[in-house]
Amino acid sequence: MSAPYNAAVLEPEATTPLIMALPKGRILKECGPLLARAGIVPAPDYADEDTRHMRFPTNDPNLDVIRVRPFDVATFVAFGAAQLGICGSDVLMEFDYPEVYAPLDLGIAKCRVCVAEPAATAGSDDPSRWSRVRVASKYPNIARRHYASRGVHADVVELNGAMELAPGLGLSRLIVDLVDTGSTLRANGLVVTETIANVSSRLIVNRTALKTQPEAIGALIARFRAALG
Ligand code: PRT
Ligand code: MG
Repeated sequence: MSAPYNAAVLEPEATTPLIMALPKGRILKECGPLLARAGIVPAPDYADEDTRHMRFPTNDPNLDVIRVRPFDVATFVAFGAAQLGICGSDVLMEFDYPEVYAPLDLGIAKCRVCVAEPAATAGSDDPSRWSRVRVASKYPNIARRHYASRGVHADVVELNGAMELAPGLGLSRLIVDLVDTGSTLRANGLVVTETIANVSSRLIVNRTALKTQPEAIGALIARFRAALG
């Protein structure tokens, strides 16, 4: 019986590649040209939405990419499972992980985190006079912080999609959600009443990894900075 392949024995010089977490979905598509300009070419099936693979080598033997849900990119990087990642600033605001450092605004996948309400009742009441409000959102922390800052307690009903249905069906008074063109809100009878933050995607890095591998990670940050310029 042949011995199992053991890279550590056969290739004592081999180092562990860095791992960059990339979000599947809309940001993945916008990432393509940026990765190319940074000189990072993932294995071809990385762009195949049907592949079962989640981890892909790149043209750089010291860098692999993993493809995860947009909300999970920050978590992989915060815990050091990936040393780098690309992530919406909405997700960074929601989790607020101290271990995540976001050195570069990549200027892609732009939108806004907004409060939206039914057009029929929007503006009929002064929110600073409320003591509590029921909010439907995928962003419970952003929503709670936003209302807490004006002394209002937000009871957040957490949803992962179709937030726009919540006010009309009596689930919540308003929603906190991402808005780009506003056409999804309009189609559901809602209007933006406040913008909480502008959103774009960021290059993120695990702070401990940056301290222990400053050269390799610093070189990758520099490649992305050059790709933006
Ligand atoms: O699939 P999974 O549930 O894991 O995630 P997801 O479906 O939320 O991921 P995906 O691929 O949509 O990517 C989400 C990330 O993309 C967010 O974290 C943002 O950083 C970024 N982004 C940029 C957006 C939008 N723009 C955006 N418009 N994410 C979502 N939207 C939604 C918005 O909520 C609305 O419902 O798109 C809809 C259309 O927007 P309008 O205003 O143009 O109609
Ligand atoms: Mg999705």
